[in-house]
Amino acid sequence: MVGGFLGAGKTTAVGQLARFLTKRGLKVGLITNDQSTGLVDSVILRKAGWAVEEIGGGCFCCRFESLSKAVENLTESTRPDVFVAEPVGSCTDLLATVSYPLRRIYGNRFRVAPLSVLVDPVRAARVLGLAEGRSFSPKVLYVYEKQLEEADLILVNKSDLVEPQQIDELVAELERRYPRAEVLSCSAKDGTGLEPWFERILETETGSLPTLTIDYQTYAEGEALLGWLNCTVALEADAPFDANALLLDLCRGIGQRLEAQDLEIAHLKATLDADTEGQLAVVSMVTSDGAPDVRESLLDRVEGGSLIVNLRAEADPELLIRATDEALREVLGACAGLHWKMEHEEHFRPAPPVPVHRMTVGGGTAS
Ligand SMILES: Nc1nc2c(ncn2[C@@H]2O[C@H](COP(=O)(O)OP(=O)(O)O)[C@@H](O)[C@H]2O)c(=O)[nH]1
Ligand SMILES: [Mg+2]
Repeated sequence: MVGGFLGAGKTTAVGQLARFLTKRGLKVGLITNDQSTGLVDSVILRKAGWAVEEIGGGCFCCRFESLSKAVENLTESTRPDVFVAEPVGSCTDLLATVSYPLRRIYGNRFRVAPLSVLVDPVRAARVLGLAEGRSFSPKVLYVYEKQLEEADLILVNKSDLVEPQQIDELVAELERRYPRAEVLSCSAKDGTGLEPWFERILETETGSLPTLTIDYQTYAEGEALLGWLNCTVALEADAPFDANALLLDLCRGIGQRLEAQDLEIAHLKATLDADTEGQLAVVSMVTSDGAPDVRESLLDRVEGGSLIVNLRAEADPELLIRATDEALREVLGACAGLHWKMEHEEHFRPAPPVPVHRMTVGGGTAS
């Protein structure tokens, strides 16, 4: 499982890991997960050619039977040697509710690799008090910190984004605070520093580290402070348009509206799939005050396609749909001859987590 908070780089790292394993001659099956359906991550990974099962409508721990079903489906279609699963970025207590139950069920056929938890260095420096900048409220940070507390491996990702000295400081602080984890640094984007992580995944196993002592009430309240929005819009244009620029404008438009209300984005992702072989436009933002990141672009103008927006922010979901709706009208309306239709839209706060299994090791209690 490749965990970590929203926007830390999990999907990017999963893609790199899948590539590495394939080069080693291993077959991979990927599992994505969300509280709702219509996931940008599934589109990105499928478009890259991987076998992907998406579990929507709840996290792995609460929909454990869907995780088993996804494993079965992938086994039927692909017979993977390795399954790589990306849990929802607002989930924690994954050792007790997913890793250890998986080991109990599949332990005779599979080895359960260490739980990796990725962090974004800019976000982590703010959360750990090493840098200034807007962060989240204490209950959201409770979830963030619990994720780190249970990690077998912590990966400080995006090492290309900040000075090496900042990475060193962050690694030292994480080692001090979370002594049971091994802390590594890498850039999932440019591939630097990933080999040691790959080796740990291939060669070691999740330990029998004590499971978390966790207050599920605070966890549920922290998760519910995050508003969630997924929407899919069908686009059709009279003349070819620049989808890369359109996604950038859309993300900027949503970001500016939330920033103006002092609301913090955890992750905003938008993608346009124009049914072009192996090509996709994808733009992402991981803070309200940061610049949008063009993670993939289309080479040519397109005449339509499927636009998906996934937004997670510490905000009332009503404000998220208002900001998204306004930005969509502004940006799509400015594109002459573009017709659009909202095909799927959901905005909500995640429901309290109710895990199917909870296997404790070393006395970690849930209250
Ligand atoms: N600069 C930089 N950006 C990265 C890196 N890894 C991921 N990102 C970007 O961070 C954003 C979130 O990445 P994603 O993989 O979707 O994160 P997830 O929400 O944890 O799955 C995207 O804009 C990525 O392009 C990295 O190593 N360096
Ligand atoms: Mg992801």
